[in-house]
Amino acid sequence: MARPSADAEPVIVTVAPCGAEVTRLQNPAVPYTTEEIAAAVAEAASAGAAIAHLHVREADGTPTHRLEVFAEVIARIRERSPVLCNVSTGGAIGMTIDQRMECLAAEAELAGVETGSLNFAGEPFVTSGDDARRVIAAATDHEMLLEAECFDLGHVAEAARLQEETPALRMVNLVLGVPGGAPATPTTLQAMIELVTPGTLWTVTAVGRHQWRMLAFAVLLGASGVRVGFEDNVYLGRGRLAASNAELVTQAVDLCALLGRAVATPDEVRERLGIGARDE
Ligand code: KMH
Ligand code: ZN
Repeated sequence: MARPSADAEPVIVTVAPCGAEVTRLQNPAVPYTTEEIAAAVAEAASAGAAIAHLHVREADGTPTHRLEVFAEVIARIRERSPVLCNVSTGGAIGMTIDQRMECLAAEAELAGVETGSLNFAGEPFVTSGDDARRVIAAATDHEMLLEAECFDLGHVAEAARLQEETPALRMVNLVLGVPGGAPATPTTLQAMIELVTPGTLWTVTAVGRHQWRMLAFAVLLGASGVRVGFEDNVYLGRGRLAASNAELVTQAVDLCALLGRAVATPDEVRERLGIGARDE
């Protein structure tokens, strides 16, 4: 059985504050600079987020892979908040795998690893088996734990195979609704959950207009976590733009409360992952 009982553990809320593709044309509150991203993450953490899934931008909003920008945003977050940092090695469409891996030297606690390829909203987004193993090896060298980013059913199966090779791959994020990936439907989510290795923390991301009902379904099914933030959806509901990432986190926390589940603190997540407390 891959999942804990529905009300067993507090829900881990991850905030994905800016992603790589969303812009201020979609929502003027999308943070771009390291200062803006760090402030958004800290505010989201105060609202209940325990993990921040991080992409970074140049000041004009262009997605960047530069290590110094990742290092700066993490340093700024750590000045403000105990939230765990999870750097994306998905990067942005068009980045090479070497560029996507630069962030692994930024001293985050966690890294994402793609466990397969897809046409991401029509664009090739390629991660070979060798690429995934390189990410895992480099992250392990940096003493990081990993979260598999699974955009389709086969990616979940591949994550399970990779877990047989590496104990550091401790979380899977089941992503629904990206055009070209798994559709945001209850049956799809249940099929993905069936493939999660027992004992793995599994979180659910759903993008766009199907987000909130799919997150509700995930919470009811006993998900270890859910993800919200401007990377996934800039709306609180139909036609209601969110004013901030924190507002999206607050809605996720309220959803969990409505469905009878508490949310996890960063310290609780550290304990569940076996990560020591952060030195101040
Ligand atoms: N920006 C997308 C092409 C991840 O962070 O792992 C990929 C992405 C996935 O956002
Ligand atoms: Zn991402």
